[in-house]
Amino acid sequence: MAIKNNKFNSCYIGLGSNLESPIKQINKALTALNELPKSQLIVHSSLYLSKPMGPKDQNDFINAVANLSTQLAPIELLDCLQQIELEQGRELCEENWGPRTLDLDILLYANQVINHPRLRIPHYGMKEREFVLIPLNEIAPELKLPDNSRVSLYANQINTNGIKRL
Ligand code: ROI
Repeated sequence: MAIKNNKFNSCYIGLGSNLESPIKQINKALTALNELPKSQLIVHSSLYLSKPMGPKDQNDFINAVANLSTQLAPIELLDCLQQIELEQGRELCEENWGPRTLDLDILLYANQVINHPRLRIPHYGMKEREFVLIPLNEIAPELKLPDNSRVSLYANQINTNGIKRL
């Protein structure tokens, strides 16, 4: 019989939206995260208003970061997050770096490094994105990445690009 791993893992999820009432989208997604199976939402950051990274001819974004404790494996969690994105009206054909109703990214999963065709953890862009680092630093300044570097180190050095806490 296969041995089940029932361990809870602490993971961090980045949330972003710039379409269809972004504040409502983020709040609805936080509720959905709290209702995921085998998981508990521990804490989430404030909501932030950030300038779009990528094409500038799109609305500003609402961003936040959530800490989820979960027994879901990384790919199971990814499937659940993609389901939430679809339920909140995300179109599969959205242009890369274009506007979106809801984006849910797994930033960190326990202390794991994952290189899977569908999932790279730590999230490849997290160290360069103020809309990830600043909310993450609000809830977990002492957190270390798998390379043993501290979140606060990056967050305190990044250009804030005018990000505003709401
Ligand atoms: N820009 C900001 N500010 N916030 C995001 O969540 C975000 N997400 C994206 C792109 C289009 C890259 N730009 C973003 O996917």
